[in-house]
Order: sequence, then structure tokens, then C-alpha cells
Amino acid sequence: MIKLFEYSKSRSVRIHWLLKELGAEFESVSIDLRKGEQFSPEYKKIHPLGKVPAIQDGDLTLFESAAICNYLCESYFEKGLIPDPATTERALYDQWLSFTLTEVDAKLWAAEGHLWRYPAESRSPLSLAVLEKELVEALAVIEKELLKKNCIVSSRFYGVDVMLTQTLLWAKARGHCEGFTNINSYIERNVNRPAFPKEFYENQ
Ligand SMILES: N[C@@H](CCC(=O)N[C@@H](CS)C(=O)NCC(=O)O)C(=O)O
Repeated sequence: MIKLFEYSKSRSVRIHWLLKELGAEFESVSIDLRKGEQFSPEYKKIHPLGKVPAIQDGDLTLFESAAICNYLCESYFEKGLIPDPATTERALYDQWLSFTLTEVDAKLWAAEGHLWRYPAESRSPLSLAVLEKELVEALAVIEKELLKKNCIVSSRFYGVDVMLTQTLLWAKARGHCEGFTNINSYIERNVNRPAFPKEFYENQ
């Protein structure tokens, strides 16, 4: 059975949600980031930087949420959560997956650096302002795209929509989604899917 190493409302929600969308059986292994369990020598054999998510499936140990997402979608190809390779739909899936990670996730993570993650002397209000401007520009691209269709690739919901929705929930929690009507409707539609793990977003 697939083992998912996860922690509460972190990027591991992407994989928890996806496994539920796929109807896959899995065992959840909690790695308490607040207690520093990610840095145990045992866990660092699974993820060398001590991060979640990671999975184990038989002999395979895999980290990086996008890689895990595509591995799982391809392993359960019949569920239709990833398009056929070398098709227009698949090319666009890959495009939006990269966009999610490099233009939205990476900017959010870097912005958090300047808000609280970096030591106080390394934080820069100017760098933060640039990152937030770039983030809003990226969100505006997504907003425009969602005017044309219900999901980010087409009318079909794919693994990339799980990745993007969780990332947009993070952006929204940081106050970046105000005024983006299509993004807010997209989030609302997707968090109302039966497989969405609401429990991670309650009482927060
Ligand atoms: N690019 C990685 C990022 C993973 C990541 O940074 N995870 C965070 C939680 S959202 C983490 O485990 N941080 C460990 C820590 O803060 O020590 C992915 O998408 O899987």
C-alpha cells in the first residue's frame, strides 16, 4: 500500500487530496513539522531536505509534490486525471503545472521568507514588494484563463487542478486573491469536490 508522509495544512494536502480523487488506498504517516520530526535521520532517508510530502510505493521512494502527482495520476491512468502523453491537452497540463510551481508557489514561498522565514536581518520590504507584484501578475494570468473554462487545462478536472487549487488556497490565505472573481469561484468549486480533505482547513 502507498505510504504518504504528510503534515496537516502543508503542501502534502495536494497528495492526500489526489489519492482520494484517485480512490487509492493509502497509509498516512504523520511527520510533525512543528516538533521537527522532518529532521530525524530516519525521515531524511526519505526526503533528504526533511520536507513533506513524500511517498513510498513498493520499492519507490518519491518526493516533490508535482512528481508525486504525475506518478500517481499515471499509475491510475484509467481515472482520467492526466491527459494522454504528447497531446495538446497534456502539453497544456505540463505548462500549468510548471506555472503553478514556478510563478505562484515559488513566489509565495520566497515572500514568506521576507515576512517570517528568514532571519530578521535578511528580510527586505523591497524584495517582498517585488515578489508580491510578480505574484499578482501571475494570478492575473490565471484569472484570465479561468474566464474561458472551468478548470485550468480545459473543462476537465485533472491532477494539475489539485496542485493549483491548493496553491491558490495558500495565496488566498495570504490575501492575494481579492478581486479575482474567477479564481475565487474556481477554488470554491474545487473545495466542494467530495474528495477535498476539508478536515485540514477546519478550525484554522
Ligand atoms: N517543492 C516541494 C516543497 C516541499 C516543502 O517545502 N514542504 C514544506 C511544507 S509545505 C516542508 O516540509 N517544510 C519543512 C520545514 O519547514 O522544515 C514540494 O512541492 O513537494
